[in-house]
Amino acid sequence: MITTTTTPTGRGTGPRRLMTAAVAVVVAATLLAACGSDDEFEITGAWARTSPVSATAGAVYMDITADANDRLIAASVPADVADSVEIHETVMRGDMEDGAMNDGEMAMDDGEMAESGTEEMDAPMDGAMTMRELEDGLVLPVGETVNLEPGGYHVMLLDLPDPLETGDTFDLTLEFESGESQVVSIEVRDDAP
Ligand SMILES: [Cu+2]
Repeated sequence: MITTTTTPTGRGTGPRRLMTAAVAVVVAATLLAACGSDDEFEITGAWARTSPVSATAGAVYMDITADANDRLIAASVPADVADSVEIHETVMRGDMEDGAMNDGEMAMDDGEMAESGTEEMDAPMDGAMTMRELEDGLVLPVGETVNLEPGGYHVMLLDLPDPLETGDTFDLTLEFESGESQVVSIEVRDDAP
């Protein structure tokens, strides 16, 4: 895309030139933003589960439909909501790769943890639900609705300074492989909307 900027005439005063330059910068920035990836994401049913009193982690769920092949690679929330955020999947214990269970803290179902508040599962039995980080992100095939839901994919909130309380809302910023990002308003609820 070609952008042209007009040069102020010699009659312009100093402040006026500055103003013209400022306008040009704003216009250029707007064009740059518009020229980025055209990916759009339809995100519905976003919610986070209410924390039990002792929970130090939480999970966020939603449905995402991308209009181009993409990948959810990262997410973030304000520091007063959680220290860090990961993209997780819940799997059966038997599906885990060798060595993937070293992190005992991850050895639990997100929903179960959120409900019970327990972080104890040192020796999970085969068949137990557990979860792990999606190192390569969550694949979003074009036009396909990907469900993040209890017992499946979820956005994991780690090291909560305070429990998530019913009715709370916060902004979750999703980052995609395409370079796009999208802010989603999350409501804390007892159950899916
Ligand atoms: Cu998780």
